Amino acid sequence: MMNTAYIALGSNIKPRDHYLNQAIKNLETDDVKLVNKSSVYETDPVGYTEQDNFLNMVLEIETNLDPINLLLYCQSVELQLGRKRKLRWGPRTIDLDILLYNQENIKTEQLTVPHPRMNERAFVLIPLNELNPLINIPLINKSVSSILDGVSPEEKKGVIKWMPSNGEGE
Ligand code: A4P
Ligand code: MG
Repeated sequence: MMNTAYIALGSNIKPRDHYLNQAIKNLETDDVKLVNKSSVYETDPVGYTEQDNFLNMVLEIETNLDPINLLLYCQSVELQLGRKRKLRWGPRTIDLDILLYNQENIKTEQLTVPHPRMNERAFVLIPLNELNPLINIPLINKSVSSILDGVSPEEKKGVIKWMPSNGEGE
């Protein structure tokens, strides 16, 4: 597998951990190999805040797919898990976003990499930092850990490690 990519997962429709696990299972194919996964975090909704809390995590993968085909594949996994696009930024069974693809800068109508909103989002930066604090973010040319240093404590407070034993019965 020639390329390394990082994928952000988010779910805020129950059972959230089921959707995360199922997405990981469905992502793995001959062309996508799971290298590492972060802890699962429970996170306050950002953007459209009148919705339930999310579970978020980040995966490191190796893949033979080029960026567009990786995006299409991620979208097919979203559909397999019953994702319905109603409200932008609204509730979803699963959202799969490509954060990084090698060190490439991609800007097309379909795909922007690095993900344009990742640098402000503690729910992405904290799990990514857990996997690889030193990884460089192209364009701004800073490490994840140094970007995370600039994120406000209030943002970080909204991102807490989640355990299945929290007793939600998910
Ligand atoms: N697209 C462009 N670049 C990318 C990329 N790098 N990865 C395009 C994936 N997709 C990319 O996405 C809309 C379009 O973005 C796609 O058609 C694709 O061509 P979508 O998944 O259909 O819609 P969305 O998820 O509503 O939009 P988006 O942009 O993924 O939303 P965000 O910005 O990711 O926000 N709060 C917490 N705590 N946790 C969350 O996970 N997520 C959102 C969604 C808001 N608030 C959240 C969370
Ligand atoms: Mg998305």
